[in-house]
Amino acid sequence: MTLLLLAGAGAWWLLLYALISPVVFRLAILAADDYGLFMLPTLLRLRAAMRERQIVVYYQPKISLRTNAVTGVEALARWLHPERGLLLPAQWLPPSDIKWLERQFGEYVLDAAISQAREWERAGTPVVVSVNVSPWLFVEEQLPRRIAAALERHGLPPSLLVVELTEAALALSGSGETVARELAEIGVGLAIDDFGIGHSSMERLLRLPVRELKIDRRFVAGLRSGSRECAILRAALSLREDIGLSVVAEGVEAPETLELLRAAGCDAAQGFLLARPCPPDAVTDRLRTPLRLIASA
Ligand code: G
Ligand code: MN
Repeated sequence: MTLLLLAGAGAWWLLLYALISPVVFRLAILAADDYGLFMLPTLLRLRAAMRERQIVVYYQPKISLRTNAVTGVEALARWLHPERGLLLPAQWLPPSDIKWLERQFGEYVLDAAISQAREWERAGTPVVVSVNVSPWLFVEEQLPRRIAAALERHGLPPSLLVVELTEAALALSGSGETVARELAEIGVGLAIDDFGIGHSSMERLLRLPVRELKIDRRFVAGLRSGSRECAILRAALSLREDIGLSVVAEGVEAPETLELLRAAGCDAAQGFLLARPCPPDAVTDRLRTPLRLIASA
């Protein structure tokens, strides 16, 4: 019946896949559910794209609001598609229910980021690299062991790696806390990404070895003095006082926002106004140049 429906919808090629392999058919249904049929060929090509190194990792600097120095970089995957050009992850990221693909992709990015961090360290411009880890991969018990192995393979000191995790992931299950602790034991940092939109209780956050809180860009965009967004920023900054973590504002696009963050005492900022995600060489140049004042107009 489903086959007939899909065929009726004009997806004759999907019917063909279904006939070829039940595994591919299952994949097709998952992809069709979440992302629309157009995603399927893309997902099937993602694996090959990783093998062919078309998936590349760009890096977006975070800038200290006190010294204007680069305090770290966030690794962000991009697909340099031979026909379609530069593609952002939203256009092809594997749905979380295709776990094998998500795991493969997660490890690919982690490995690339660790290798690049080691290169910067070797070149005498060490910089902390943050990697986004999906909630589902984070709660896997083997994650700390896998990260430790990758660090050792590349010879990178753990202090140069930070794992970024959304609030939602910590709310997922108890094992998230264990993983967080194990990562801290190895010496890898933990950052809470998209802070302010999730459901984490403060109590839970305070129990975790969190090194950095990243305020979600939707909040940052709405920052005006006296706004609800400002109250969230202040709450994050007060946490900093208590447990010594650093507060980073994400998605800073307007000079007024930057000034407001600076005045509020926020530690660092990231966003298109300061630096776009760019290939490693462009970051290397920025790491080499002496501190530059950020234009505030
Ligand atoms: O959720 P997370 O912080 O990991 O999201 C990172 C994404 O945000 C990247 O894809 C990056 O390109 C995007 N990004 C970075 N800076 C900005 C910004 O100033 N504005 C917007 N709209 N997106 C940004
Ligand atoms: Mn992030």
